[in-house]
Amino acid sequence: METIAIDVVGMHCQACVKSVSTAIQALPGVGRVEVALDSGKATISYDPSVANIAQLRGAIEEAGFDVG
Ligand SMILES: [Cu+2]
Repeated sequence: METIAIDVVGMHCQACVKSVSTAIQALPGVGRVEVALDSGKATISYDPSVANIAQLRGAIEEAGFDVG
């Protein structure tokens, strides 16, 4: 597993945090996901042989947020 921190732009409350977490978690190859509202960071551990950064970013954008 590898870990990456992605800046998520546009989260305002815990419902946003949950949307982002759920969207990332739904991707195959994703393990632990932590999304912090105050820092706007999503820390994701993923299997790089299954998931890639473009997919992680795409899931965040599909959930309605921008990636910084
Ligand atoms: Cu919100």
